[in-house]
Amino acid sequence: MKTVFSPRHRGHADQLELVAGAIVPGFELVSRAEYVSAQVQAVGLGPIIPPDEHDLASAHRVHRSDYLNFLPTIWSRWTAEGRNGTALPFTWPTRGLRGDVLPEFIDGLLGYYSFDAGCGIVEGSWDAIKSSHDVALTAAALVHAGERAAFALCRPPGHHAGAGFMGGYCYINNAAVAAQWLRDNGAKRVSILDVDYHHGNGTQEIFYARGDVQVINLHADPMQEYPYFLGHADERGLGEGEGYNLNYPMRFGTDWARWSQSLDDACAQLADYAPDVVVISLGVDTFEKDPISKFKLKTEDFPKIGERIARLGLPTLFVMEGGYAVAEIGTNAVGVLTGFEGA
Ligand code: SP5
Ligand code: ZN
Repeated sequence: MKTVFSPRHRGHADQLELVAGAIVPGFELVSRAEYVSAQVQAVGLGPIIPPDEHDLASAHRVHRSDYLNFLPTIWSRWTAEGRNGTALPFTWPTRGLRGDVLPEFIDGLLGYYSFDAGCGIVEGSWDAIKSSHDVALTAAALVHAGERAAFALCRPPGHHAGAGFMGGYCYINNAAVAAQWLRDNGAKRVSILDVDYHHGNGTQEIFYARGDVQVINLHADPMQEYPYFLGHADERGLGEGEGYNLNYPMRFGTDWARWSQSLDDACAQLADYAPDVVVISLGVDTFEKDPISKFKLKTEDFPKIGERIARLGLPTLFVMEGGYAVAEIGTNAVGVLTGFEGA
């Protein structure tokens, strides 16, 4: 399969984040995407092509326009205050505070448009965010044009970004934008299967009241793990979306035997929905050695994920999400893709 990849992700570098009481170098490193790209070449998965420029029309259909318009302005607003380093929020409009009035000052705006301090912005961030969006849409267009599958090697990732906020290293929800683009270009139904360790809260929120995009998440139980405030099994969709959101929360320590039961069930539900195309939010932070995660999948398990997805027999768009064991991220992510192709 073809991989779409942009070197412009490299401008999103050296961003800091708040973890366990300290401001530390972010886990979401430039080298992540470089290792995945190198492994795509090493195994000869197929050609690596650059993205085409895409406008933000589909993005505006899944995100709030005021949020999308704010993103490119963050760095200049930050530096206008004489600041450098990483733009980060520290105040959020939680229960009891006003969520309906937009502050003017950059610190207030950052808090208004985020749900955590995991989304630092540096000088090159917006260009990288836009390139990641373009990567997803270029790969979606390949699948739309008849390719069996394509790999969007997105960085930064997207699945925590909601309609109106960033969080969890995610700014534009690449998988959601791609799903919307596929809907707008002829697909009647789209399924998003999110196998990242963390619940894809942004994707869930965006499609929660819609029946035309099924969203299935396999993830660490929010009772124990980030993002904590979404991802429970009783969240099944709303209105026309009722029954089209499925969550499979799993406890710390989950291994392949347990995780693959959820995958099998999820795939059966997905097949019943009979979508025209499936989008995989491909995180490999379920890996046993992931530095921020507590599942126990082994390198040999990742090709089995790809094999199971291939058995659905559907046009498939893989969109890169998380995975922070940098040395193994290439082997694990590309392992899913070679497993898919070998099935
Ligand atoms: C796309 C994606 O995978 N985003 C993940 C965002 C996770 N943010 C919370 C990180 C918390 C790390 N705490 C573990 C400390 C390990 N020493
Ligand atoms: Zn994750």
